[in-house]
Amino acid sequence: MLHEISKALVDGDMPEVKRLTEEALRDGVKPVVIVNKGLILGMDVVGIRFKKKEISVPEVLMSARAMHASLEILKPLLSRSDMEPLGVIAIGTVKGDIHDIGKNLVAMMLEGAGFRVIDIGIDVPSERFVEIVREKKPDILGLSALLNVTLSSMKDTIEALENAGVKGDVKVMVGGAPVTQEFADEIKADAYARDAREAVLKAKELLGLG
Ligand code: B1M
Repeated sequence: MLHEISKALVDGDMPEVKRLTEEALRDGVKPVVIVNKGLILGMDVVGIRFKKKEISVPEVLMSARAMHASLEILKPLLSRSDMEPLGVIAIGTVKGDIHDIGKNLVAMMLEGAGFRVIDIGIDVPSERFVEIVREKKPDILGLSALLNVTLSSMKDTIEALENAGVKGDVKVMVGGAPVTQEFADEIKADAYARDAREAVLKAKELLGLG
């Protein structure tokens, strides 16, 4: 059953993922098991296939939407302890950049792994990131960038956090195709993640849960 959910997710078959999610619940499979052993394993395969160029963006999006539809069914059913968030992550795409497919995937995987995610959106100015840190007090701030030219916005955002005196209040994780570990170190980010799966691992590490 869990394998079928993973397969339908890889196929981007949203109605089938929803149907199988409901069937698994009727069969008594725990929601948290469906998330970890069905959805996340499926998204892992999607990530690997995308990396190998076996599938392209529209297919990734269909899988991501199927995952989201299943999560919508599961969220209210997760038990209280399962629902206790591991931590709060606010995530956005930096100023000048409107790419959000990767950010959304990262957000969904983090949510699936048990984090509460605040999606700040796209083209987010550094002042807005500072405001979010002050108001929502997330444990982690996630910055995504897909363009070489918007790497500077990522740097500006971390500088803005420093200038506002809130850099020490939050861990900053960065990612996106042009971002590297070297760049992350250079701009004093606390973590860099190559993909959505690694983002979950790094987020757990940042909060001492790894
Ligand atoms: Co744009 N685009 N695009 N684009 N686009 C790229 C990025 C580009 C590489 C295409 C190319 O030229 N080969 C190129 C950038 C070149 C560069 O600077 N390096 C480019 C360009 C130039 C542009 C425009 C400037 C084009 C133009 O108008 N002349 C323009 C920019 C607009 C702007 O942002 N101001 C533009 C516009 C668009 C669309 C609107 C058409 C569309 C975006 C739709 C959307 O996002 N809603 C689009 C798309 C789809 C792409 C490509 C084809 C796909 C990007 C994507 O979604 N990948 C892309 C080429 C490519 O990558 N093949 C391209 C799939 C996604 C799952 O991967 O986003 O890398 P990715 O996310 C990964 C990891 O990077 C990581 O995890 C994710 C999941 O594994 N990750 C994080 C991402 N964020 C993270 C955050 C983390 C951790 C990990 O922690 C917080």
